Amino acid sequence: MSTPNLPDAVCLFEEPRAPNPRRVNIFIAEKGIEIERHVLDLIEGAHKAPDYLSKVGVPQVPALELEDGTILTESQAICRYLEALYPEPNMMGATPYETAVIDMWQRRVEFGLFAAVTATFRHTNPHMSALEDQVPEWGEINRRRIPVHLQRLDARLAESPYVAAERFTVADITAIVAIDFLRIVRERVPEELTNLADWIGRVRARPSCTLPGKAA
Ligand SMILES: N[C@@H](CCC(=O)N[C@@H](CS)C(=O)NCC(=O)O)C(=O)O
Repeated sequence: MSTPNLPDAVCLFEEPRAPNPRRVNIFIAEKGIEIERHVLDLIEGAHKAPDYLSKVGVPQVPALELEDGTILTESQAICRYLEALYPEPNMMGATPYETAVIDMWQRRVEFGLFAAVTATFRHTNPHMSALEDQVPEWGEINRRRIPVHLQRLDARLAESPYVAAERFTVADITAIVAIDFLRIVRERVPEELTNLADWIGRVRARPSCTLPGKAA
């Protein structure tokens, strides 16, 4: 099933353990879409190889290749495209109001918690020196921001069953990917954040959110 005037997605360039490709992979799983995958070894620098760079334009994953040769990067743009091609289940808003509220929460989570966790990882993990001009102090500044963002999410989840709506949406995907990555930066959700803990339990039970490498 696809929208007739939009080219189909033919291949996703990705690395399943990396946070941004995981966002797109969860979205794809929720939609029940079949897309061919091409996995790149980021530590080996496969995303910086001349053939990948000339095709994709930026040394990053995920990248979605379309039937007509167009390459889409930026996880949110890829999800937006797939939402248009495969509208059900709705993940990004069915009305102008819903679309705006989901977009607001998705951006709050991405530029808040997700950015803090990924910057902590990029600037403090020794393996990431292959990919990042590391500034450990910047990593630690971001580490200190994590609890603040977790508290904000817990407060939101006291009033709403999911981050942006009454149902699971793209904002929940960004949040669970950031939260699952806490383990990699040796951080955890404080026990007193019970709304968040409850939400994590429900979200992790979704087959789409199984961690890469773990059996479904
Ligand atoms: N804004 C982009 C970010 C993509 C991104 O940073 N991807 C990481 C993996 S999570 C990457 O390709 N890193 C390679 C590098 O930093 O050299 C998105 O939303 O997809």
